[in-house]
Amino acid sequence: MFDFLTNQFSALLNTLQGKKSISERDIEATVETIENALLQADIPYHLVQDFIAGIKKEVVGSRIVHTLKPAEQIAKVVHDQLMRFLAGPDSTDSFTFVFPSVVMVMGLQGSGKTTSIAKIARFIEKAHPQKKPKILLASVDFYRPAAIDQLAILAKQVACPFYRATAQEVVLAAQEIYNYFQAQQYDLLLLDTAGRLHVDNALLKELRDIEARVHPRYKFLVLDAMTGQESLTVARGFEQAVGFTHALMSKMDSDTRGGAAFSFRYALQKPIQFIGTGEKIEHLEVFYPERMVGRILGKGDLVSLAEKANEKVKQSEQEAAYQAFMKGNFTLQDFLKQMDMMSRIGSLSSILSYFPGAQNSMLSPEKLEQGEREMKKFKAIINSMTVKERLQPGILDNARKKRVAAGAGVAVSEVNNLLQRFEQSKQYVKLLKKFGLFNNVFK
Ligand SMILES: Nc1nc2c(ncn2[C@@H]2O[C@H](COP(=O)(O)OP(=O)(O)OP(=O)(O)O)[C@@H](O)[C@H]2O)c(=O)[nH]1
Ligand SMILES: [Mg+2]
Repeated sequence: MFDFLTNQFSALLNTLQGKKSISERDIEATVETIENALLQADIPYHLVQDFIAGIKKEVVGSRIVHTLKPAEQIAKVVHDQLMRFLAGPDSTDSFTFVFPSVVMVMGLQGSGKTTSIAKIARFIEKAHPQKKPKILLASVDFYRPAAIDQLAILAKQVACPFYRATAQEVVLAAQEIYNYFQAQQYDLLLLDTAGRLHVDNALLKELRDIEARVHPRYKFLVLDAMTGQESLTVARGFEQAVGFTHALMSKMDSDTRGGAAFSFRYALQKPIQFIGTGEKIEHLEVFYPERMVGRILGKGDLVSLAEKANEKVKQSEQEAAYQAFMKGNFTLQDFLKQMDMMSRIGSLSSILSYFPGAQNSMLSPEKLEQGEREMKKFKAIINSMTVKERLQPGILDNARKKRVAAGAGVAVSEVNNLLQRFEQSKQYVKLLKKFGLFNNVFK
């Protein structure tokens, strides 16, 4: 997500920071590089010009080159400009759904509406672990034969009630669903609507009619990030004819260069609330502009990583791992647990993408895959050791190594490799401790 921009921006700032002094020529080259990066990311030309004008106003011809730390000053200007684009003045980090409310979900065919409804339901439940809100799922998509069944199946998956209207006509069904929602006193109605291939008048009229029946507090527009700049045109069409309050940018996991998502806030003057990052129900994230800007500038996003870790790994487990590190008696048993926790949080590459400067690191996708395979092997090896061997790897003589290797289905050299890596990782842990990374991520 935004990997392309992250690569370009963080490399640029790194180069600047590495220079002893910065000339006017360096600044011009910087502005040019930014301009090219934005254009290559599929950001509309006039928006790129706006962005660049903002940067130029602050840096070109200013006295930045004579200041104490010109590279930092330029980084700050770029940061502020990115924030102006991605966050806007009214950006807030604390979005919660007000109850009771109706959420009407709209968008073109295949944009991800139905999937996103299940994702939002799961998201809200997770946000209220104490008292689960009463969420109702329903659909007025009568165009595709299996559309309503699709939502019914997803509702089962997220364990949410689903209401199937008896009326077969869109507006009547909308009214019926709304009546049911009110009568049963649900907290939230997530209402799925039909998509079309294009923004056409019939679709927009239908949405207005539905709106008049269900009185939505939230109108979510689902936009497919893969459609690039076209999604901005779609959003304008919806805005003019029906209006919407929030956007959900789906398929951000696809290898788009992110131009549409990047431009959206500035072009439409509305927030992107959520982003879809995969096909599964868990693949929904709140869009935090500030964190995204940090990532684009190569500063990583340890806050999000910590949240992910907290979600997937129990606090007590984290605490135990942390204590083992701190005490210095880190054993193979801890090593195994740590690898388990890591795989629960995500793949190596996804975890690394949250770290500062990760995009410029020397780790190629092949290297990461190799690491992933190695981790699986390590787990198998440790699993075929006795507890004593895990706590005191020193006792592993050749006979024991042979037994362990046979048990894990690997060669003895692989067992040696693990022991070597284990020693290295102890060194690595010391390094992380020194930089206080554990305090940010695992504490
Ligand atoms: N990779 C990825 N796929 C997604 C995401 N969101 C939805 N999809 C996929 O996109 C396809 C269409 O999703 P739906 O939820 O059926 O889209 P829809 O807008 O309801 O489609 P219609 O009802 O036909 O208009 C499905 O295969 C989803 O799995 C996402 O964030 N990432
Ligand atoms: Mg659908």
